This record gives sequence, C-alpha cells and structure tokens, in this order.
Amino acid sequence: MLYPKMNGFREVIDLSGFFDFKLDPDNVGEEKNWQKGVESSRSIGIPGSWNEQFIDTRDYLGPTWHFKKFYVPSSWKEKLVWFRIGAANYYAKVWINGEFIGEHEGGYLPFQFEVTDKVRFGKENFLSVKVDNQLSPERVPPGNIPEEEHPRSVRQRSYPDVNFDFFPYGGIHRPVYLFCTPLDYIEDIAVTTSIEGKKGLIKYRITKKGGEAKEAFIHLGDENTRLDQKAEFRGNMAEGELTIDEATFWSPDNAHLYEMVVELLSPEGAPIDEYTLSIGIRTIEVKNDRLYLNEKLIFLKGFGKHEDFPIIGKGLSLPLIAKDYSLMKWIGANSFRTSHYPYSEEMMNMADKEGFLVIDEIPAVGLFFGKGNKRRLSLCKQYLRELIARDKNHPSVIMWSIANEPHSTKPEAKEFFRQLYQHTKKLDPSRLVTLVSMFGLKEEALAYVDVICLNRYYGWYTEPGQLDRASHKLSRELDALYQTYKKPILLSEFGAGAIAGVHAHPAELFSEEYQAELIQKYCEVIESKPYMVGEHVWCFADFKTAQVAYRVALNRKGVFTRTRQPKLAAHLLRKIWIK
Ligand code: GCB
Repeated sequence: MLYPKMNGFREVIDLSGFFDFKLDPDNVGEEKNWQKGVESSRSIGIPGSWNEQFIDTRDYLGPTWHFKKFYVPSSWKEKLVWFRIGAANYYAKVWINGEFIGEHEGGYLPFQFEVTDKVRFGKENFLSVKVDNQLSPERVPPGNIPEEEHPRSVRQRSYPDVNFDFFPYGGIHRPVYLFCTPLDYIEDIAVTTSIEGKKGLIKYRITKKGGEAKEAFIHLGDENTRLDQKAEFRGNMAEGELTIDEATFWSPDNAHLYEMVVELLSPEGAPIDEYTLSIGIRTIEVKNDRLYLNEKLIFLKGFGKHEDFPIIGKGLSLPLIAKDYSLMKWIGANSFRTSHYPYSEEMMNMADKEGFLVIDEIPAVGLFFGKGNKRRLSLCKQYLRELIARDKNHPSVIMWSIANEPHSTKPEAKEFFRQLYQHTKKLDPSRLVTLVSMFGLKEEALAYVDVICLNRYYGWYTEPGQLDRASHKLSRELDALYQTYKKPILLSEFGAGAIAGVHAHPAELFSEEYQAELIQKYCEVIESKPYMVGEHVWCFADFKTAQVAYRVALNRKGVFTRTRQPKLAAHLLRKIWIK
C-alpha cells in the first residue's frame, strides 16, 4: 500500500483539523440516520483521541461519530478519488454524502476506499465516520474478558478492563486524506535489496491498475548514482533488478537513502503516473545464532515505546516524533520495537531517515486462548497482511513481531503461532520473525521464530529490591533458554518504575536510583553473553494505563517522563551506549 503523495499526477488533501463529534452510547446513530449528520455536536481535534479532549469522555469507549464537510476540486473529474484514514481505533465505518463507503477493523493500520462515484466534483461533500472502541474478548487486543474465559485475580482487573497495559484510547488517530490518482495508476511497488561485495542489488515489483500501460520507467539515484531502466508489464505486474556497483549501504551509522522514481508509461510512451520511493540497501540475517546487518554483527540498543502523550492520547503529533528521535539519538539507541501495535507511517518514514532499526509489532497483545481462537487467528493474519503491505519497503524494519506476551500455556497456542509464523514468512521471506515472550522456556512456539524476544522483570515484580538475586536469575535463565533453542535472544523488556524526583540511597523501588541500578545490572548480564543480540529497556517514556492499584497514575518505567524529561537512568544509559 502506497502512502499518498503529491506529484505531477497525484494530489492530496489533508482533512485533518476540527471535526464535529458526537457520542452514541445507545448505538442508535445508524438507525437515526446520523450518516447524514446530527443536529447537535461539538468540535474535536483530529488526529487525536477523544478521551482527553473533553472532561466527560475519558473512560467512554463506545460508538462515536465524526463529521466533516469537504470539497472535491472539479479538476479531479478525470481522476480516481480515494478516501483514506491512517488509523482509527478500533472499528470504523465510513459514509460519504450518506452513502456507505466501507469499514475496517483494527485500530492501528491504514485503510482506504475508492470513492470516485460517491463524491460530488466541484461541490461540497459530507463525511461521517463512526468509530467504536468497545472492549471485547472477541477483539484484538482484547478486553472485558469474562472470568471463565480467562481467570485473573480481582486485583489484576483494571478500569477500563483491558487485557494489556496501556490506556485504550479511541478515535481517529492518524491523518484523514482525500487523494487522487490517474485512471491508469501505479497500485503498488515492492522492493527487496541484497548485497554482493560492494554491489547493491535492488529487486522491484510494480503493480498497476486500469488501462493499457505496457511499460514503466524506473530511475534510481543519489548524488553519485543514476540508473535508468525500463520494465515491461506482464499482465498487471512488472519486475526487474537494478545493480549499483559501488553502493552505499543503509545502516544506523549512515542512513543512506536512494530515490527510486517509477513512471508509468502510456502505450505511446508518455508518462501517465509517477511515484517516488526512498530506498535503503541493506540485509538482515541470523547466522550462527548472531544477528548481522549488512554482513556485520549488530547489537540492538534501544526501547520498547508507546504512542502516548497528554491530551492527544494516541493521536499523531509530528513534533513528538521529532523529539523522540532526537532523544533516542542523544541516548545512543539504534533501535526500538513498536510495542504493542504498528506506529504511524510518519514515524516509520523517520526511522528510515534517522537510521533506526525497528521491530514492527502487530496489535496482538494480551492474547489468550480458548473460545474465539479462530477469529483471533484470522484477525492476527489480517493485521500481518496489512502491516507488511504498509511497511515492506522500509529499510528500518528488520523484524516482524507476531505477538507480545501471549497467555500461551495452552496447547492450542503452539499451532496458533506456527500458523502465524508461516503466514508472515510467506508474506515476507526477506525479514526475521519474532514473538515477544513472557513464558520463556515454557513457550513452545519459540521453536518457530528466528529471534527470541524475552521480557523480564526480576528485581521488580519478583525479587523486589534484590538486584543481585535478580541478575543471577536473569543470567541463569538466559543461558538455559539459549541452550534449549540455540537461537539469538533479545531482551525486549526490562526495567523498573521510577517516579521522577523520588530519590533513595540505598536505592529502593520507585526511586530514580533503583531504576538506574537495575538497568545497569541487566546490561552487564546481557552484554556478557555472546548469543544476546540486544537490550531494549522498558520503557522509553512513562505512559498512561488503565486505572489499577499497581500503577501510580502512569506506568512509570519510562527512562524519560511522559513529557520527555530524562530520569537518572537516561543519563546512565547514555554512558553505557555511547562508548
Ligand atoms: C510487560 C508488557 C508491557 C507492560 C510491562 C510492565 O511485560 O509487555 O506492556 O507495560 O510488562 O510494565 O509491566
């Protein structure tokens, strides 16, 4: 799926801004024809979650409506018109001028519909989007799970009753675009790269729709290189390969990007559509239980993160993205995981530019097994399909994560993850696949994955206040896990809660000192083991969770506060990571 871009053949209108907004707690909107509008509403800022923009909506998770008038230029008459939402959490239904356009399940991936026949050119149009974020055991990620389906102690039940540890913000979280393409257009481009000595090889596959175009013209370049090639379509697909003899490879040290311009040609040879992609030439592989980027050993230093900020909730904020990358660079990180859902396309583009290695995770968090497995599996497959369609061309993405901490002690979990692993490999054989585990040795599905991701909280949830015991247990467990699977291991979460400004000497729980000491001890253990391929601290910044007795207003495991000020641990990590 291509991100909408402006060029000589395509135009984009960003509909983000204020929308009219209305709650629909009794779910009567469709019956009452709110598709065509409502009498009373209030304004909501989009992109943004609805929870914190008003004082009466914080815990509201049911159906809501977003309305907006928009204009379609008459110059678009000879084009195809598309409507696209970057992400809406959790279930969205769209109407234009009262007519149903389409729907989408899953809160973190883009969806688009061709609406050429539904819009009025040169006139005002009316958009209504129903977004419903009810928690349900049927949904992924799940919530409101009945006791008999997934027993938990009363103390673990939060409000709202989510089966994961972040606030279930609802709303239109990413940009709403109207865009146009030519009638004959480039539908998709997929690129994979490889390396032979100094050579960089780029394989591409272009798919087109409509018309009689027989050829595409491909131009690849940077300040030193310029390659041009024609590719012929067979049916709707054209494939080819480009070789750069002295290529500059993409890596965190040098995030070098080439520009690839694809022109679609009419049968007479005139350009009729165009799309430009940024391409990084790099390889990623596991050899002898180690991780190699561009045939060189690589060690991942970084974080699990969240999309989370006061007031905007999970809404896209470009300044926040810029700030987070600048802090990650300052601290010496080279990677992060999109815990626990795909992040915005804007965040992913910046990872390519800034040279960060990304573990790209689907929203399969809090998975449990039993009734409803079939639906959960098919949703996870859908998420992987959509995620790979969206992110396949990013050099920054090195690994797909198929789940975070599934409650997978039941036998059916093994088959579930075998299928998900195979599904992912089939969709993208060029990248590694991981599962982020809390069960460690008891997690049978680790037999399938390429890299083992393990989350550990010795010294926090267990052995609180006893850091020597904690590192000893960690060391023993890592060795045992490696002996069993002989696979590279990434410690994908470890950390301690620290309330900024709370100090204790000797260190104790919730003090900045304790968080810093725990992180230091963990890094020492991890870096002493050659099979460990990285350390991702949990978490980059404090973040909002549902209300529960063991969270102090926020999850405090951030090494930065929620508003991005460093705690002691941030300064310490900078010393560890910038050597
Ligand atoms: C985990 C989860 C993460 C939580 C974290 C914690 O293992 O993957 O979502 O926030 O632990 O702080 O408990």
